[in-house]
Amino acid sequence: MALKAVIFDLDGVICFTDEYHYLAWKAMADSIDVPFDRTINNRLRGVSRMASLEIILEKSETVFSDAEKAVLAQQKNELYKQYLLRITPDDLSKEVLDTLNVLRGNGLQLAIGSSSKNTPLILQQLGLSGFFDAVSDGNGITHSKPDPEVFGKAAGMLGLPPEVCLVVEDAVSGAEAGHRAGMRVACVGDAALAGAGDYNLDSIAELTGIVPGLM
Ligand code: B16
Ligand code: MG
Repeated sequence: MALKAVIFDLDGVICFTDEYHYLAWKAMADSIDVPFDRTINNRLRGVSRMASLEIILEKSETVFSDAEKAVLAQQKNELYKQYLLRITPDDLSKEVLDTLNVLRGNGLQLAIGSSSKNTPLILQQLGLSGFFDAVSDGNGITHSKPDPEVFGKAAGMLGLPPEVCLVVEDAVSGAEAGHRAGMRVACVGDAALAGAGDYNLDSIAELTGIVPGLM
């Protein structure tokens, strides 16, 4: 079916907050003497906050209660939010902004489908509050990627069936979520290297070459 909307993952596609996630999780892990490095951090891409904590605690000799885990996750998130305040509209790349504007100019609806509960803050920092036709994020879902819920909700907000939506993702779990939602998937970054998408791109700008043929 002819494409009508593109649903973008946020972290790793529209912006790059990996380093801030890493620094905040590292501080949390150091505080409980659990080893944590960038290799483990890479496993957290597209994964929800609590699932990320469980991955980090695989290396812990201490068993934490659910209440203690909630405190650890909050500790990480408070520090992460401090880092997010450093983001400015200058951190939105020209390539990303140009791509969004070209796709919208082609008549497509644009949405966000992100696991992050910090999506509103990140969009605000980037100067993108109110830019997207729909924002589906970690605040409105009960199951995180690879569950398709976040993308299904985005399509629902747009009033469109999944077959007319293209998901853009950087995480393999996100690509799986897009496919399970019944959508076509274009990948960049790690997910593209893994060949997880129907289209595996070197850069997001390549979307402007592919999308017109799908409409
Ligand atoms: P938060 P995405 C994901 O965002 C990140 O890739 C992942 O690393 C993070 O753990 C998750 O959001 C939850 O983020 O702690 O801010 O709710 O890639 O789905 O846009
Ligand atoms: Mg991502």
